[in-house]
Amino acid sequence: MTRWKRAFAYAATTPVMLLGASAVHAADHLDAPALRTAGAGDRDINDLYAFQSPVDANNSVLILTVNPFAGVMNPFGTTSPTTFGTDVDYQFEVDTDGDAVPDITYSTTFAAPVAGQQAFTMLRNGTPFATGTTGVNNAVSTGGMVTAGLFDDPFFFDLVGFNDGFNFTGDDTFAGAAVSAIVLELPSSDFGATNVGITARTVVGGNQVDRMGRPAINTVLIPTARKDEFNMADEANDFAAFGDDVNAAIAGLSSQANADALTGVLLPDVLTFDTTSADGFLNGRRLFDDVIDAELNLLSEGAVTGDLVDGNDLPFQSVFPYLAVPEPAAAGVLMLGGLAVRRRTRR
Ligand SMILES: [Ca+2]
Ligand SMILES: [Ca+2]
Ligand SMILES: [Ca+2]
Ligand SMILES: [Ca+2]
Repeated sequence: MTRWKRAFAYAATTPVMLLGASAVHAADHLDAPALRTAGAGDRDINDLYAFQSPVDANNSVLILTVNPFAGVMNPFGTTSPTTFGTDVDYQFEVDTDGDAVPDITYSTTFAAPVAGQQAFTMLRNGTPFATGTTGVNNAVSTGGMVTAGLFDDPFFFDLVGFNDGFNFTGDDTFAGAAVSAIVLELPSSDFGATNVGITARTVVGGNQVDRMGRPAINTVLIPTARKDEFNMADEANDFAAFGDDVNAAIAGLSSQANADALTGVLLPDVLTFDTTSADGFLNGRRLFDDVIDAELNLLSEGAVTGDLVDGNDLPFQSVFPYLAVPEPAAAGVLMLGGLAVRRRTRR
């Protein structure tokens, strides 16, 4: 194992060992202590996507997922719900002028489930924008479509191999896992700008409890003691508040020169997106973008090129809502069982 791999493996696995559990926090699944408590999955943002619609180049698609390993007990001993919290405000935020302060907020709240479905309301900057129910596609009156519900987790990563000293086997640790997702497709003109910064956040009782822009920033680059603080902070202050932490983390994984070059790129934690481009990560993020490979390359200065998992376990849909339909929850149970078995047999 190279010096770099030892450093990265140590940084990645140490918090896990302290928790006495297998690591399942990536990209932003279970990323901070406050989100690992029972029932908190419905406010734990896993991933954020923003991409030009493959069906209509004039449209943008925004997707956020919550409820990591929905309905299945995770290695932290808690189980995520399979529904949206009625006390949670789920937000896509759009910065249209590059100051990392959001200018547009699409905010969604849900009613309690009735016969397996939840009614929801989406506001745009406080004004009614769309309504719908989970499990079906709902038209947005100003153009576009919105849905919410249970889907296959679109994130793919050999996290077991990562935690096993980079002995990647190509097994997708997230295969079979389900998440709750909100999918919004809308005319890109609604942003009023073509180069925008997207963030997702969850707010409970007026308090922000999770947020993310690019994948794995909090999980990989923020010290464990500050992960909750990071989730509750505003991205506009990221460089001042967390720049030293991120710089030190990257330097520990590669070199000081790489850290100095990347810190100002990765902070503030905003998913930058040119709506006129069909390109993917680092331009926004498409469902099939191999963001783990991209970030392993960046953070290792090319020493680690990938995890051998090149795509999702299930095919994405070519039309709205693009996500794959979920497998039965039992598949998730088997997956976690398999994780435990694999880890035992290696020792
Ligand atoms: Ca999270
Ligand atoms: Ca702004
Ligand atoms: Ca999947
Ligand atoms: Ca990969």
